[in-house]
Amino acid sequence: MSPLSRREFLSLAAGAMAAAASVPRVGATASPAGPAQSLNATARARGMRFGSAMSFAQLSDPRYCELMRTQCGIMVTENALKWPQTQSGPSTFTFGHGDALARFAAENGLLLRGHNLLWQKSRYLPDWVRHYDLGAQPAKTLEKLLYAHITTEIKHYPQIVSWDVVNEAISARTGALRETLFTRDLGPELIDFCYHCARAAAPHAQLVYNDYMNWQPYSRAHRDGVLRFLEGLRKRNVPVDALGIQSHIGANPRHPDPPLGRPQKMAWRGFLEAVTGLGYGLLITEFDVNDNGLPSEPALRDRLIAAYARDYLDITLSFRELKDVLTWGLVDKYSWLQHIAPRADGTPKRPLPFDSHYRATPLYFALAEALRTAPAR
Ligand code: 9MR
Repeated sequence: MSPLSRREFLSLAAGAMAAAASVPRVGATASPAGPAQSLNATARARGMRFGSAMSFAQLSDPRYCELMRTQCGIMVTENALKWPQTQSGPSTFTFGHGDALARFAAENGLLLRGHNLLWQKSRYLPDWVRHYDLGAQPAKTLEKLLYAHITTEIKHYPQIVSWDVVNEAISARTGALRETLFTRDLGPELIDFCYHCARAAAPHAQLVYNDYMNWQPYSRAHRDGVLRFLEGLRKRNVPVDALGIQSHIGANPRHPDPPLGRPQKMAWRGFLEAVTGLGYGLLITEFDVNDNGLPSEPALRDRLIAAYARDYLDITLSFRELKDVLTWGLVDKYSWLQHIAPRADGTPKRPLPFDSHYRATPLYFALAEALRTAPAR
């Protein structure tokens, strides 16, 4: 993994300096739970909600549970409801981990999001699906598999208010629909089929298309592809309510490109205008900041992360159609980012609002300020 180039870092830092004025500075003594008002309370005051992903393992961490309780109004299941975790064969469903998370959510007054019913990248399908004997009528067989999976899972969780029905269907490189064993036999209508199944099983839940297109220049083909995809769904009256903007922002080792110029911000705003112009709602589904390439020194690094996040959040939250902000976890040590492309200095990344000692970081305050100053919904 190569760190950000000097040019990229300077670009990042320039943006950070511009935004620094609005980022409250916090010392190493920031209180464990952040300011008196929780992120969710701050969001609620503007007509939004704040939440986070949670994994089954985190249920055994009382301090993590406490942060979920005190900071969040909504939880999304990080892995527990993915296809490989919930169905080990055509008629073998295992909802134990999901049920435990759902119980925690109910006991603590958290709404629940389901993630995800179909992750379009083939490697995230269960092995048994990938090797299934499709017989003489492959399209029919695949529809049956999808119908059973989507319907059974949705009906098992009638309390889920919002579902990522299809995840990452558009190729980030080309902007075209990713090809899988499903598209081979069902064609692009595969997507329509999934949403119709979901709507039939959950007439009142929010149905979301979730993807990781972002504001960086390298993501243009992805943004354009997602927009074309959403236009097509609208034309065909497919019941999709909102675009889930994953928001894994920050360094991307494969595409080191300076992100913070005005044209890039305009492009991001233009993308969100086009999506909302089609009548879609918006939500931030998996927010975190990859600090790969930023300086080692924690205080400086944290300030840069916070300022970068604030810039992104200010644009994105300026859309009143955006009602929910969820981070992909709350505490740095659990982040998926710790396991991919380590930092060159070997130090852990600091992508989430609480550090590994459960202390609120400047990113926490950037989130709080962005929520507090967003236009009311
Ligand atoms: O954070 C998740 C990690 O624990 C899993 O191993 C991985 C594969 O299931 O998925 C991660 O979450 C991804 C999410 O489901 C979809 N968007 C990208 C997330 C980070 O890879």
